[in-house]
Amino acid sequence: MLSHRTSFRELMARGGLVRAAGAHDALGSKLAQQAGFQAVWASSLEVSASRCLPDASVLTMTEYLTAAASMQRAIDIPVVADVDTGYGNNLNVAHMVHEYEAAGITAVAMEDKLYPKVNSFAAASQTLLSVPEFVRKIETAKAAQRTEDFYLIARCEALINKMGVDDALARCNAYADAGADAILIHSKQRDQGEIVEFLDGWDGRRPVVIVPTTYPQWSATEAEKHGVSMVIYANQGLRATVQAVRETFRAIYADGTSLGVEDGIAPVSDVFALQNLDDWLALEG
Ligand code: SPV
Ligand code: MG
Repeated sequence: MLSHRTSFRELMARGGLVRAAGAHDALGSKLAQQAGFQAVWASSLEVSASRCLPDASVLTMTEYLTAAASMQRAIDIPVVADVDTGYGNNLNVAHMVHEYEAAGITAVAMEDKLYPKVNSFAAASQTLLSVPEFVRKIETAKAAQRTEDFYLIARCEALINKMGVDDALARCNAYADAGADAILIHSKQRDQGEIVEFLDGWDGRRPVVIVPTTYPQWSATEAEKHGVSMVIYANQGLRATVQAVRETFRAIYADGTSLGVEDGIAPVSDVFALQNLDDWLALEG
């Protein structure tokens, strides 16, 4: 059952667009791999939502790491862990890198918001760190890594905070100077306009990652043509689960039988396959 797991750095070195799907557990991660995605995003929104808690630095680093590590153990493609702000100050960042690396996570994305943070789509004001403060966190993370492979994506929230494309570009250039391996530029606009403007101003010195949750009409192919290296579908799996489970439970409860839903849900044999049940039973000899 053991096989070589591709590190995220190896994946990026291959070139071509990387597409990642968000998940919060091993099962979701495996479904992403089976669908053909090249990486899995261990989403802070998903991991916290799976506990019915807000994506607001409520869970601890250990809880996020436990989720990401169990996801990575189930799949051969790399997990990119959403590590929010790095869970505190520079000391927390160094500890985070040591722990994630030791757990076999080869890439993390750390954002320039102030700890404690709140999800980028929440109707709450966001506070960003100053550029020197976040630069120091990036330098700390890069100095803390023990393997060459470990990959740090610096995530910029300037567009989320309506600070404009020029500010976002200045920040991302500083983050690249500080040693970030890639840049994640986030936006919550309903179209890709400001992301395209950002990409037009970006000199390509580091790969750019996007999360097109609010501008889903912009296809992966179009994004790649504009110079995007990675697209993250951060929460569609979670949202699909919520809707499908809700509808199924309501129908079973209303009908007084599960007969009506049977054709629309996965057979138990499918669940057994996802569990690698045959491999496990073979251990019995
Ligand atoms: C996440 O999936 O947790 C993210 C992306 O960080 S977003 O929810 O858009 O902030
Ligand atoms: Mg997040």
